[in-house]
Amino acid sequence: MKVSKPSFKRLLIVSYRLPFTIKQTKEGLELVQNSGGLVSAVLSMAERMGNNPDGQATKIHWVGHADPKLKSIDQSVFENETFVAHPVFMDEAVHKGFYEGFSNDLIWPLFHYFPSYASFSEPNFDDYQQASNRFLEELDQLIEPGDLVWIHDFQLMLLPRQVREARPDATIGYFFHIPFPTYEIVKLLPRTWRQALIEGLLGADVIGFHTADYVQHFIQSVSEVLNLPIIGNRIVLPDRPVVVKDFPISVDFNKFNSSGQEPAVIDTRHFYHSELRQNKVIFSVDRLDYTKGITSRLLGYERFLNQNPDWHDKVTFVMTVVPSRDKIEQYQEIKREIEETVGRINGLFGSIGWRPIVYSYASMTFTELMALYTLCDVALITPIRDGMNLVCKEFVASRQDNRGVLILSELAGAAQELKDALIINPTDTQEVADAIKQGLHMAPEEQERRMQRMRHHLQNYNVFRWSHDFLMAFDEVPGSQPGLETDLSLSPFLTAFAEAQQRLLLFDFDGTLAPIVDDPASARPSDTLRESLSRLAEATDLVVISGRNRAFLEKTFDSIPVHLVAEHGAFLKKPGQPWERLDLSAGDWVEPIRTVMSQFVDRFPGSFIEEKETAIAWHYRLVEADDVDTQSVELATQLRDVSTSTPLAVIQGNKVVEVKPSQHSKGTVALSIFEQIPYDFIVSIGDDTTDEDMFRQLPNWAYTLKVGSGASYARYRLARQQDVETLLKRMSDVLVTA
Ligand code: GDG
Repeated sequence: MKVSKPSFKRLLIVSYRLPFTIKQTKEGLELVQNSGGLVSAVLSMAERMGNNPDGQATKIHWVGHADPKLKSIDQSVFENETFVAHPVFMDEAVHKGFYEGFSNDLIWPLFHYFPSYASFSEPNFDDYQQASNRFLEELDQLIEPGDLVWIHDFQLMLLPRQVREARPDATIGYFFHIPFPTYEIVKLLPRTWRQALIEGLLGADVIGFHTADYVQHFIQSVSEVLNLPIIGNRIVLPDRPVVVKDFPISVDFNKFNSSGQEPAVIDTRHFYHSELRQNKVIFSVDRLDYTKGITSRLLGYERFLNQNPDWHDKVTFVMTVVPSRDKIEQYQEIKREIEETVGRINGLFGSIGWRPIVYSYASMTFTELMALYTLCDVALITPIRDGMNLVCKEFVASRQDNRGVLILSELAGAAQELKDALIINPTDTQEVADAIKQGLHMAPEEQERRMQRMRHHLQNYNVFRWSHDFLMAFDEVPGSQPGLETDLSLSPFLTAFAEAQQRLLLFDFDGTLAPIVDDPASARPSDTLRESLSRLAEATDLVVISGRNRAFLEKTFDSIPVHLVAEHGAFLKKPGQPWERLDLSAGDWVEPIRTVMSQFVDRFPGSFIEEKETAIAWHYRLVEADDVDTQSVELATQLRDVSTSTPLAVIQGNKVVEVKPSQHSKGTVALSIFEQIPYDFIVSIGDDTTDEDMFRQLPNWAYTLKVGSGASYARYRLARQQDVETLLKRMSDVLVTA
């Protein structure tokens, strides 16, 4: 893996839990870090970030919640050679509402698609906000210029925005460890909460998820809640972009690969092997949780035993459930259900010498875990929903012998990567039973083939690669083309433009050449843009195609030699020539349309009718009534039902409903201009629904660009109107230097 050096001074990690324990030694109290994957990843990041100016390794700062009992301990205890821990203390009642309440009782079930387990409580949301304030207070004393603040997981979704507000120049990363669900689930959250959570996350510069699906879901929520433009993997806020990307978390491959050979692991493995009477072994380990699909897994195993009596007495399922949240009633309930099912299956199939399931409700030492990973024949990992699932990756990394079969739920993030597992749906007990049978019968060569491919993948995509890729994503901020938010590759575009012989540029006006303003009469292109247009006009055919009337366009572009197209293609004026009328319809359709529109003017004070020469529009941008948008759809429906002898088009624009004859459009006029001359370079830019006609009519090699968000036929996108200005400036500069 090529390792580049990121340019951060210090690393500040923020997570709900501090990954440390305070141990009593002879010298006194000592801070000891846990050995989890995140800690290893962070350590390797710090190594890559290098030393501070006096040659010493920079310590990593870690901010996380701590038990109020630790409050009396001297601050110096919270520091060792590598880490400085910053405990966040909070009132116990606030902690309960924040952690047990909002985080574990609402976001956890909801985001794992268990809405019926979700409890919506306003006081809990208040506590969630207050807890976030406490994290901010701690961080705020800490942040220095040049730091990278990396915030983790669903307990701290509000924090990135709070940090951004307190420190506008901070560099902030955020990683989401659980699934980000489809908007239909997010929509179950009250409007104000969902908005606060989405805006909270967008305080970061880089937001990471495990899979491309979660990224898409997040982007979908951002579009629904905030309607922001999205360019490739960047969400464009008015003042800065946010990179959103998938970074599948992984494991320390070498550690798991080698630990199987440690003497203690070998001894434990031998011990288990004889205890299990050398039976074939199926293994699973999970925290007690309804997302883990433990009961369905047991039912799958039961079905397998039912259908395969020849396997009785020859296989043992070692199932470890690690205690978790068991003071909560729901968790007690699933524990009871699991234990009843285990008892029933063992009772049904077991014999004096054979227990089909060896169940324990306890946590294991690392040695025990490694012994079982390296001993088992089948790892049965069947969550109903899991952000990633590290257990399956640890199992694969442990199998230096290239043996063993992984059965993996398609609903775990890891299934997107470990395609050589036997992928099952965890609720389909027949599929689980079949996979167990297939796994137990799998020939060693096939096991080896599948294992090798999965191990190769994990060797490359280990946890260090994960943190490295995350760090490198900050190089994509603010974008490879400063000041211009687009997915168009600028350099080949500008070269093609410079080399072309016959160039045609077609622009919409409002929202494209001029910003959208409250008073339409005052909309005007900036001086920079006018200058770019004047320079471009010397070597290109420029066309402004707008819904505006003739007089407005003529006045606005008085000194620039452009083709003007008014009223959506009803009139055309070539430079230095009089206007031509392209609309041939009789005007008798207007009266019945006006009648319907007038009723809406009466209903919505502040709205008005604009009569053009060939079109009529109802404007409502100044109306405050909440339901006006919905009612504008109703108006459009009514207008479509009016019967006239002229075929009409009803257009819903930005705060306007407009009716015009359908025989001409921006598309028909774009086509007629394009067909007159053999152009070899065409650019067309617009932001409105009517511009889609233009995009559709042009040949597929034309550069069509949509400004802003929303579905489009355009091939490329520009985030904001100001990006049109920047693009035209770059194009006009190319002509000057060409
Ligand atoms: C989140 C997401 C995502 C478990 N029991 C014992 C034990 N473990 C270790 C495993 C593994 C870890 O705990 C569990 O990892 P998961 O990935 O399954 O789940 P979480 O960490 O709870 O949760 C998850 C993850 O974040 C990372 O982003 O994959 O989807 O829910 O490392 O080995 N370790 C020992 N004894 C045990 O009894 N020693």
